[in-house]
Amino acid sequence: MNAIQQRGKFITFEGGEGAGKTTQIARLADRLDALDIPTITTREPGGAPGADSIRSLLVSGATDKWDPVSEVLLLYAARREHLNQTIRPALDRGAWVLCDRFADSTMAYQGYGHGISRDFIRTVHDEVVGTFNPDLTLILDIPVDIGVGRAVSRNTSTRSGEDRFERMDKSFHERLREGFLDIAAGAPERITVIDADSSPEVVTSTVWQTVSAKFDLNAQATPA
Ligand code: T5A
Repeated sequence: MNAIQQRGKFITFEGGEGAGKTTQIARLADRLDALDIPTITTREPGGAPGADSIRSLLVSGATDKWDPVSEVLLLYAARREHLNQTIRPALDRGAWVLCDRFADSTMAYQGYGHGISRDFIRTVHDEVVGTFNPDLTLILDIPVDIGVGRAVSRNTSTRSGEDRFERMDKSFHERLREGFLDIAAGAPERITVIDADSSPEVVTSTVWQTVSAKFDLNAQATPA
């Protein structure tokens, strides 16, 4: 990295199914682009060739096809590839990285949702990721029925087959929603919870207020 080149910012979006992360990441990327801030968008599981191969193992098939411990290990193998091949190099060259899900998803889905020991997940995390952390995490919070309903109708039209987690029972989704809120309560300096049960435009506005305040972007022109 050039000595005067500033490291980019790492912003993660989290939440249950159909919370609107993909929609909001695209809109935030457009706003940052308009400010001439170099930006990449990526997602987990995935975001690097090996990680994309692991993604295809995880997001399709029977809901019980993986032992939850195996699932954690697969997710962290994918995360390691993603970090080394995509996220760190982008940050080092000064790009901002907008990431659809990261480690909080593993704690929420596999920890709170599947009941895997949170200490085990923290241990794996510390070994694989170390002290690397997002600069900001936005948790899009939405009632389970609304989020899953959105995801199901979106998948029916465009992404059939990638619905293994959406098909898990409602109590699983309720546990992971509570999990995300609990994770947020434990890291208020990093995480902001955003009410995602509003129109896309209202959520976009809240996301922008949060990001621009956190990184002091209001001094620059705010795009319409
Ligand atoms: N997983 C992942 C784990 O279990 N552990 C982990 O550690 C990680 C990293 C990934 C799956 O993997 C699991 C969690 C996931 O189940 P995915 O297909 O990437 O699978 O699924 P999601 O990340 O959940 O992504 P989705 O695409 O389902 O949801 P999004 O991105 O939150 O929502 P989005 O923007 O695609 O919107 C869904 C639909 O709703 C509409 C959109 O147009 C779209 O049709 N929409 C709205 N409608 C009304 N009002 C709004 N405000 C709307 N915003 C969007």
